[in-house]
Amino acid sequence: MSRAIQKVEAPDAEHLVRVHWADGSESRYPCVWLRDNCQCPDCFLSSAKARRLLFEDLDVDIVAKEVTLTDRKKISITWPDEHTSEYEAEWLKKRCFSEAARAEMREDLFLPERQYWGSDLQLPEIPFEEIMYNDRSAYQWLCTLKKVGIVLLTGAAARQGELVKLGHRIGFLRLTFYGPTWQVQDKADANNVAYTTGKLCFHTDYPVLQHPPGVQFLHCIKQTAAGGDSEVVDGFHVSNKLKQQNPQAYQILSSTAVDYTDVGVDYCDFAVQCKQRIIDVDYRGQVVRINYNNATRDTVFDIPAEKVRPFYAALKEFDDLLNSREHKFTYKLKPGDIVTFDNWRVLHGRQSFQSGSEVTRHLEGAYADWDVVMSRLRLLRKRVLNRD
Ligand code: OGA
Ligand code: NM2
Ligand code: ZN
Ligand code: ZN
Repeated sequence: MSRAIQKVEAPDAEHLVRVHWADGSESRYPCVWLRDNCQCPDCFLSSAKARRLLFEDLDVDIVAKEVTLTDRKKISITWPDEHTSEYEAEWLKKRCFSEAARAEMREDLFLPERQYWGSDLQLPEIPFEEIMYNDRSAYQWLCTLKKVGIVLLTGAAARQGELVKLGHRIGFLRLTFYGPTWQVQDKADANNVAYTTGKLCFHTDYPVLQHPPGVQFLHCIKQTAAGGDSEVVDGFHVSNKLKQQNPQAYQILSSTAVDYTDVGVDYCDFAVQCKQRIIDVDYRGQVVRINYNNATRDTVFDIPAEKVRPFYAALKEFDDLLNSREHKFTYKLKPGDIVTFDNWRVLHGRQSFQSGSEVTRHLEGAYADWDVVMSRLRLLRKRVLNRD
């Protein structure tokens, strides 16, 4: 049993408690963290799985007075004020501070693994029915959505309302100014370029929102005979390519705050403004989100005049890479198809189509937040894999 404890050592000069495991490995736990995470009913509200202990009552210099190995599956600590805490071996092992243990925990909680793709994408497909009624299929769907960034659900009814059902399946949809779900079709006096017959070049939806929707659903209800084809491209893959090929352009796009604007009336009236970097990176320089919609990029551009031309040149480099044959994947939605994709990563577009007196093309769209999607994924995994 690798999870059995062989020996536990009293805190050292760094206030670290050492746990020696049966397999010969060891883990170190800081006293302050152990006290902070006491699992007793005074310190932890088990019904909420949340800390009751107030930070103001935590002595950050605390040192365990006594550390004992109760049996090989539990350690007990007595603190200077005689408060006692117990920690299970399994619980401690999971929370080990080693680089390897933390990497494993990170994988488990956030599924950061990504498969990049280009024009060679094998668009993953699952029947809509399957993910609605089978937990294993729903889990597969969400894992693939996270890893690949796009999954096509097939065989939904060719009428409005399927996305509301899909919303219930994951939890709930994200409401925006365009409504709980929205109808992509040619409209008179369109309040968005998406509601015309025009070509939509590669974009992510809604970069004008401070927290753009993480996941997008587009359900094809009616498809036009000529035109209206869909295009997708892996924005993370292309950003990495840009970084290699043109570090200067990458540097500009990942540091320049671009103004976005959206003013109009739909679900209610709106006047939204936001500043976003087109290539959004985290503190490690990893791309975490693409924020790019050429239609809603504001005429207002809050940067010094001499930086404007270099910015356009950089954006041209990026846009050219997005549109290169090597990177983009083209397909055509059929009635009953629902494309689900990572709106933070995958840029999408559509070809123009003929306008007419009747509606020849109709998609229903909706958004969800990654928090909601990942939450459902973790719960499905627990059920499917029968884990804690
Ligand atoms: C949109 C959009 C794609 C399409 O509405 O934002 O990208 O195929 N639509 O019409
Ligand atoms: N629609 C499709 O950023 C955007 O304006 C994307 C949003 C109108 C809900 C389009
Ligand atoms: Zn306690
Ligand atoms: Zn769009």
